[in-house]
Amino acid sequence: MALDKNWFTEINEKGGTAFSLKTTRVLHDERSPFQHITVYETEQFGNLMVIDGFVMLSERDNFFYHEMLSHPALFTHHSPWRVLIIGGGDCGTLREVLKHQEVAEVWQVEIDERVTRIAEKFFPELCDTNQDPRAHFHFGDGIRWVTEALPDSYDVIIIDSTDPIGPAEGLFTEPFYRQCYRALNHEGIIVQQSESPLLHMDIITAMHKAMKQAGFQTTLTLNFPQCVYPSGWWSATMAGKSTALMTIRESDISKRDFTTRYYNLAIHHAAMAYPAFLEAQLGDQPHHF
Ligand code: AG3
Repeated sequence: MALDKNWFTEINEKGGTAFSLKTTRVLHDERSPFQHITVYETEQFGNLMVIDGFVMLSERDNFFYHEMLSHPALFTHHSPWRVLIIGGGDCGTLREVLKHQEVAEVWQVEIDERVTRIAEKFFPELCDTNQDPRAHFHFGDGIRWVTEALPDSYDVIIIDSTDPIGPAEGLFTEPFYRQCYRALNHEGIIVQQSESPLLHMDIITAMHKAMKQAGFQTTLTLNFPQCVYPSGWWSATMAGKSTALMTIRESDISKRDFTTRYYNLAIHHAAMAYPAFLEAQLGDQPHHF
């Protein structure tokens, strides 16, 4: 069936797939110095942000991704105090991080200020904690920021980027992970969005290898649903300098004083489970460290 002009479609040429949402109008369309940003109003999924033809987020389902990119890492680190977000311009990840009272300071380093300005207008619910005094913004190059950071500057680094093509390419490389390793304290953790386990196993495997080569002792991929991204199934990959990534702060998770819509203790455990094909590719999970 041919789709008419009222449908937005993301075509994944390499994977031979496409995903569509029925739209009601275009709310915003601009070419920033870095990328082409469009916001649609959809019929069933609320507002939708698209960058260079790739879905970034919809109002209806972004909670899966933003919660899974933040809470597992923050509940694995024993005391996440200083957090750095690379990318994350829509501020959805930042909002989740700020829910953790023990976090004293968050820096968000996004290359494209326009993404944040557009999110403030069309995704206000993600930006309503941006005035929190613990939140700090820098619009610039994340690789440069990490390279210039002092050693031991952060407890957790979250990389909330686009796909590894275009501006985000350098964020998927060993030299970048080396700089993250250096900028983290000795129990530091990084977590990065790592595409679809079904479509992008090559990216996930290369990421584990590069993180280990950069010095991280343990790596672990979390998997979770994300229907608006290619294949509808997505992942985030964590790496720890010295932290056993499968030992999590269970009672703090159960006693958390904030609401989530997807994340909870059972989901954290479930996300760590490797389906057989993932286990075959990545080897055993770091159970015993
Ligand atoms: N996250 C974008 C993840 C990559 C999506 N890829 C795709 N649609 N092909 C950044 C936005 C959420 N903060």
